Amino acid sequence: MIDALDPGGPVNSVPPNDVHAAWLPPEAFRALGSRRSLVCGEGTLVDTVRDEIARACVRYGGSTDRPHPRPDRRPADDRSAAGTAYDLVLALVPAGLLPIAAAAVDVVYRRRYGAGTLGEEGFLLARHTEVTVVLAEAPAGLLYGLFHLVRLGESAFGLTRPMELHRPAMRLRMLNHWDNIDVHPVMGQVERGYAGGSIFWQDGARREDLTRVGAYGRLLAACGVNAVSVNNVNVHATEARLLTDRLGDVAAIADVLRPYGIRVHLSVSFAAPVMLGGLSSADPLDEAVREWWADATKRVYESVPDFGGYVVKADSEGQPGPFGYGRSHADGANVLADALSPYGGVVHWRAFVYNHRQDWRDRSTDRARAAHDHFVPLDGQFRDNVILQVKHGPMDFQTREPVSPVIAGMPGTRLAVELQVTQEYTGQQRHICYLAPWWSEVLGFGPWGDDGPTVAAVAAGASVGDAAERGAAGDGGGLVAVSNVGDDPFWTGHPLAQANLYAFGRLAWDPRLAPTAVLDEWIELTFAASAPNGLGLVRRVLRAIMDDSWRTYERYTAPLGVGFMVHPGDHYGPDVDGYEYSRWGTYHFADRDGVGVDRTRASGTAFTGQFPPPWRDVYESVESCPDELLLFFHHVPYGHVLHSGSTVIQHIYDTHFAGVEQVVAMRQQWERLAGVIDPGVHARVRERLDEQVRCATEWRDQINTYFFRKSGVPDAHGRRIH
Ligand code: GCW
Repeated sequence: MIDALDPGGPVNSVPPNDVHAAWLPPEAFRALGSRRSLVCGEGTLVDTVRDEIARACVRYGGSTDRPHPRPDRRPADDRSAAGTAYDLVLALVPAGLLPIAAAAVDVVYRRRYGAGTLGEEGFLLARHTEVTVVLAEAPAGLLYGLFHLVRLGESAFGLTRPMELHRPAMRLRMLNHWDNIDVHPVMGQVERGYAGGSIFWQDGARREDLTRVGAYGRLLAACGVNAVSVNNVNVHATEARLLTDRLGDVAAIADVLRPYGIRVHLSVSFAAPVMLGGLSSADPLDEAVREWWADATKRVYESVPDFGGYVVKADSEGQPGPFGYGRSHADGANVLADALSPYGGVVHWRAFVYNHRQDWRDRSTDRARAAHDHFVPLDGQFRDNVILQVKHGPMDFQTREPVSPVIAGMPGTRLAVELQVTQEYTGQQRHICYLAPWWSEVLGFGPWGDDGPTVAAVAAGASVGDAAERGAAGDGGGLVAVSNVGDDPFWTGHPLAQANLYAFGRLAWDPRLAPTAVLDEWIELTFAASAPNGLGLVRRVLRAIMDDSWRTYERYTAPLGVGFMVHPGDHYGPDVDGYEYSRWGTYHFADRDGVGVDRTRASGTAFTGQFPPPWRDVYESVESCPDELLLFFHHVPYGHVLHSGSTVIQHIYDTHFAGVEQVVAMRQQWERLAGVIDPGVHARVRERLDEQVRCATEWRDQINTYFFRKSGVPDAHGRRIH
């Protein structure tokens, strides 16, 4: 727990005392707070920068100035009013008279990069004549520069530093909350939430006290997130009204997030004109419907002038949509886009559209194909302010999936890639599963092979024909993820799941960051206080536990990319046939001879044909298909030999035994931190590791037993199978 210091002032966004400080404990500001600094510039976000530094200075004895209001009285050198030299200058440029060091850095910046290069959110960091200088051309850049300094700590003030220019790869770095206002009878306050209640809503109303939301905004700004949608994409009756008579709630949340550069977005129901407006139809081509959206949107902007836009789940899992009126998803998205466009807002239109009432006997329908089948024919028909939000895999956030072929299929559409930080299918924040290595693989994947743009580049705005790498943000849709935060004192239920939230923001800012480097950043910040003498040990233990934890999770759960062997409904723990005869389109087809889904063009659903070369052929052939996706694309006999040299059945046994051993080792490693870190964190993680060992054992035994009974093939090593 933190010992928060609140000096008052306009920004009051430190978490309450009983809430964990996550990656911003006061100690993370030690280097900043003990320096003499000057902040030049005006505006809400610049005030936030000043307040952050002032708060740190109260604690660590530094000082912070603002330029003298009369330009002729400003110190032209790098000295504070008290006559001592500044250690740090953060300045918006061009901003009148700058101290010498900042002015010198500004000259180099202009010469080397050209004015305007930093843009809306970028910043430049340099060290000149023993002064650390951060320059930005817009207030948000200064804010991100501040948090970069926090990450660097003392090293920001080292003797020399080369000049660094930082700009986000993605313009939109957004979290979706699946939070309900009313407690849903099945899904609860937060759908797929594993961290308690919602920080926004409680029992049918907005929370009176939004301090926690402000503290959340601060954490998000510190890892680079700049947009949040505040309600579930499944929009129920009460939540629909956020668009109209409950708009005040949205405005109140926006007010609290604004000082951290975070825009608020809203999930809306496609049927809003009927549900809220009393119209007889929500047909997007009906003039009255268009007018209704235009009016409703105008009122939204009167309350929230910097409102980000709408998120829409339409014709998906029971949500209403344009299909109900015989219209296309482009018709549907464009009517909302037209309403938002005068104000600069965007529509995030989700591509997660599939038949959720499939007959399991029907082998002609393949859920993996659905998004591509529905959306690719519409490429080029969406307005410029429509962002098609595509789940990174073709199914649904399973532990291993190929990259969705939609990402390669719509060069004429702005695409956002959607990740799931909340661990619905990856252990529900009871299991340690550091997801950055996986996201990094997805973002670095080349849908057209190694020479074309990566998934990250597509999300940033590149399309086929562009080079593999892309520097700054283009006009792509960016990165979106489902948040894992709730009102739990540790924010994310499992304290180590905070690393996933942090890593999402960092990868959205720079997808090329190494997951291990991001983990190190998170460790240094988060454990700065609890382990002043033991940080090295904390780092070693956490790396040993977390670095490979996604692959460990993969080892003891569904094998070789097959997916959906989870318990239906809550999606926790094993139930191998739980979804086998259901309507959800999620089957593994295990029988006595083999397992897997034939998605080839030759004999299966032809899903492989949705990929461009080389992947359409790599996946098509059982010889070239990567082992980890084999059962996603092929139905193979248990004796099929993998590239690894093992048979499918022996691989299943081996990985499941190994996975549990690794979890047991994680549990042992964790004990090394007893007495080294905060006891509250230690106890919570220990309790969850006990559950992880139990659940992993259950996975191992059910999966191994199931496949032993199906195949009759014994384990080559004679280990115990039930
Ligand atoms: O993974 C599924 C979840 C649903 C969710 C849906 C979606 C919000 O099980 O709970 O609904 O995805 O992404 O819309």
